[in-house]
This record gives sequence, C-alpha cells and structure tokens, in this order.
Amino acid sequence: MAYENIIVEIKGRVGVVTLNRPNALNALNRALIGELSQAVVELQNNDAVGCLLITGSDKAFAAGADIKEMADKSFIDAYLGNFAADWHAPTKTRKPVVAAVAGFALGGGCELAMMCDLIIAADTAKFGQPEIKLGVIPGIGGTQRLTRAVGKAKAMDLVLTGRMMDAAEAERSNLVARVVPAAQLMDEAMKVADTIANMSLPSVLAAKEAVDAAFESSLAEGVRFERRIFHALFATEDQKEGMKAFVEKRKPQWKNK
Ligand code: CO8
Repeated sequence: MAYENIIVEIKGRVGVVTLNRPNALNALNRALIGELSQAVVELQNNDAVGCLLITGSDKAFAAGADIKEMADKSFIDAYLGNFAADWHAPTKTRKPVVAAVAGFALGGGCELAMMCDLIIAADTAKFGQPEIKLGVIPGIGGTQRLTRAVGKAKAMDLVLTGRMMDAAEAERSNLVARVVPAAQLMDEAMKVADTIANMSLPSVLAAKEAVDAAFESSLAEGVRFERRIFHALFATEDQKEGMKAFVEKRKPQWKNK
C-alpha cells in the first residue's frame, strides 16, 4: 500500500515506521492513524520482520491528535462514531514495538509512544498530556498507561496541569527505558530493535506476553502464567539450540526467527 502520512521501511529484520506529517508536527489525524494501523498489520504478517520501530522527526514524535480535525465534533459524533476506539495500532501486533522519540510527544503522541513496548528517548524529548488545556482529557489510554508507568502523583501532576516533562524527568519517572543524545537516537533505537529482532521469535513473543500479563493479573496469577509459558518453551527447537550453544561456547543459530 502507498502511504502519504507515514514512511515504512524494512531495515534488516526491523520494520521502521516514520510518522511523516511535518507541517503539523505529526499530529495524528484519521488518515495517519489508518495508515499506521495498516502498516502494523503488514509488518505483523511479514515473516522477515522480527521487531517494529515507530519514530517521528527531530522536532516531534507526534504533537497529539489533530486538534483541527476534531475541534468541531459533537458528543454524538464522538459517541456514536466511537471516536478513537480503534486508535491503538501498536497494540495490534504480537511482535515487540520500540518507540524512538525526539521532540514533542504530547497528548495522543505520548499515548502512542506508551502503547509501544519500550521507549528510547532523545535528550530533546518532551512528554506531556496537555488535553486539559483544550477542555478534554487523554482519550487513547493516557490516564491509564501513564499512571501505570509513572505512578499516581506524577500522572496527576502531568494530566491535571498539562505541563511537559523533559527526557531526564521521563527517565527518572520510568516512562522511558533509555535517554540518548539526539544525534544517536536512531542508531541506538535500531540497535535495540535489531537485537530483539534477531532473538528466537517464540521466546520474544512469549516474553512480551508475560511482561504484559503483569498489568492485567495478580502477582500469583502472573507468576503461574509465566511458569506455564516457561515450561512450554522447552518444547521449542530454539531452547535446545540456545542452551547447546551456550555449552559449546558459540552463538546460537535460531531456527525460528
Ligand atoms: N493538531 C493539529 N495541528 C497541530 C498540532 C495538533 N495537535 N500540534 C501542532 N500543530 C500544527 C500547528 O497548528 C502548526 O500549524 P500551522 O503552521 O499551520 O499553524 C504547526 O503544527 C506547527 O506548530 P506550532 O507553530 O504550534 O509549533 P511550535 O513549535 O510553536 O509549538 C507545540 C509546538 C508546543 C507542540 C504546539 O504546536 C502545541 O501546543 N501543539 C498542540 C499540543 C497538544 O495540545 N496536543 C494534544 C492534542 S489533544 C490529543 O492528543 C487528544 C488525544 C486523545 C484523543 C484520541 C483521539 C485521536
């Protein structure tokens, strides 16, 4: 499919999606979200891809949902149209998704980054949920994912005041996995994505599913879920290969990538 608002490239085993509406700081409109959803499905179905990476520009990962597009909506438009209910593209793949964030990640942009499995931030990154300043609140998971990531005090601070948080504060608050100098963002994020993409795919899918289960279950249920998957992985060729390679002091040759 030809895309107008994103760029999709396959680099090694990494599917790279670059948000590309430079004139609107990558604001998320229906067209962009539709293309992103389509690209995620394509990359999920592409066996040559082991990990996805979503990024924006130096200035903005995404400055939120497109305010101009939604400004005139009525409650009935939003409610009957179930507005934004399907704006969850990164959660629609079983493969890991890395977000590489430089510049603004605001509103829906911050929420999009938080839908990814981990965020690598440039030292220029600025995160925020400024919806309160527009007379609304976050609408694609911000109040939930931000609170799980940074805790209630910081989430309330950001959601109620609409202020921005810089990369250092985001790292201190556990919103992002790593902060790197802006000039190295793509190299570092690609290294992470490439490392993941070249692991055994069954282990990668299982690891992601198990970590995600931590957000949906009690500790006891989560630990039991993890143990069942751990046991199941002993049925894979890659468990035999991974452990044999360790003993033989060589790199594993995964059968299932
Ligand atoms: N929507 C539409 N256009 C935008 C947006 C946006 N969110 N952000 C920036 N733009 C446009 C500007 O209008 C401007 O366009 P133009 O040149 O035609 O006037 C262009 O991008 C450049 O922006 P600025 O001139 O404002 O650039 P600055 O560097 O001066 O400022 C800021 C950068 C601080 C990021 C500023 O643009 C800003 O505050 N943007 C809005 C941030 C915001 O409030 N985001 C939250 C939006 S609401 C939301 O995300 C709800 C999500 C939940 C709903 C889920 C359904 C999608």
